Amino acid sequence: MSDLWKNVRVDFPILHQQVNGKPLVYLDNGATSQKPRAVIDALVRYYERDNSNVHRGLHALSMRATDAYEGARARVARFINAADPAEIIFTRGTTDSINLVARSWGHAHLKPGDVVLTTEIEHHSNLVPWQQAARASGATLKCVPVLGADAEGGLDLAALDQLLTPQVKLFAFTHISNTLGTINPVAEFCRRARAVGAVTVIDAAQSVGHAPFDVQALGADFVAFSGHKMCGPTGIGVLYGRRALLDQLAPDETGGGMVVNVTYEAATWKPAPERFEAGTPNVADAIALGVACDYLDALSRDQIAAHDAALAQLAMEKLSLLPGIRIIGPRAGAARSGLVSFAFEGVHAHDVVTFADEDGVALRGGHHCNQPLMRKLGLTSTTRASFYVYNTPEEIDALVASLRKILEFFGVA
Ligand code: 7TS
Repeated sequence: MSDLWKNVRVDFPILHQQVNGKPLVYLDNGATSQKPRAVIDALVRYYERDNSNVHRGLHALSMRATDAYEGARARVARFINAADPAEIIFTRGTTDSINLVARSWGHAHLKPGDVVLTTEIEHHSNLVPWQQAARASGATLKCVPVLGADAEGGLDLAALDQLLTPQVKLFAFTHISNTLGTINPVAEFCRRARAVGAVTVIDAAQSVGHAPFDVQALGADFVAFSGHKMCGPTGIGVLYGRRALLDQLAPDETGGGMVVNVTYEAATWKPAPERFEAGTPNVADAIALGVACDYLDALSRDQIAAHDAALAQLAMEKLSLLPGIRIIGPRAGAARSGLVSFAFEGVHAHDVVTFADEDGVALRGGHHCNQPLMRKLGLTSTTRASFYVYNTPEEIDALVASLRKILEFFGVA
């Protein structure tokens, strides 16, 4: 492990603590990432110096807050190579972003006979809103199947060919699976969807802070992600929408800040992004998200992707030596993001997580908001270790040592 990654740990105050008398080993980054000092400082600085409402005050603080808020929008646009900052809508997170598209776009465009396509490996956030949109409009929801008893084969591209008919009006898919670590060929998905005239929605919650991401190169229509999984604060997220699509879209929520002219009877809307940001926005968290973008780009997302994937491969190698383990998702050596999901014969994931916590190791156990996939794989839950910039090979040793103790306790080893 190079000094670069060791030094990164210094930037994250939360990591330097003991949990249950052991050094914290934080391996739950798929759920949320920790925050570097620069992001925490940006929040404090904003509330100590600049706090004000945006877009409506003519005084110094309001102008400072507005500049910083709009600066964050431009920064996020650069982070994903959006052509225009107006294509960046600040939301509460991935879930909120997908719901916005499902309601606004779904309401305007879906009708009986249409198909909404998603996949079998989506987080509930990229499944349930489409179920609702299909139900409300009379459209049909279909899912691209995943291949293999352990979902090791990725999505079935031959089935995708069959499913992607001209009836498909929208194709929503994840870039990286939060449960499997599968990396989907999203540029290819966008290309194929475009060929049948379908609009694309990419769930980038697990990818945008972990790997290079270029909305123009991908040709994506909508992209959703959360600040808190990429070193930013909770409560802030992004919906990227291609300008031409946003301009045709009606707002989902209405109120102050998004209107041009209001009478007692009616109102007219501002263009994007204001049209989709009714009410006082989450100014402080948006500004801190911009700082998180700076932080990640200074490390380089190419390097972050390589670092996370190397840790996942190392974890796979070491975990596969444990008795009774079933690793879910891509096989060792195949492309995989920085997370590993596994199950032990005879030990529930909640027990694994509870026992690991006694050793200071933070894991995730459960269905990972992926109940239909768990059911398909014949599992109730998996345990997941998910890595990020501050994790080290030594922490994988701590994980494996803790798991060995658990297996001994349950009489598996
Ligand atoms: N999509 C994916 C792929 C996710 O991993 C998550 C959260 C979401 C959407 C929802 O993001 P939110 O910020 O709106 O909640 N995933 C997880 C997880 O794996 N464990 O906890 C949250």
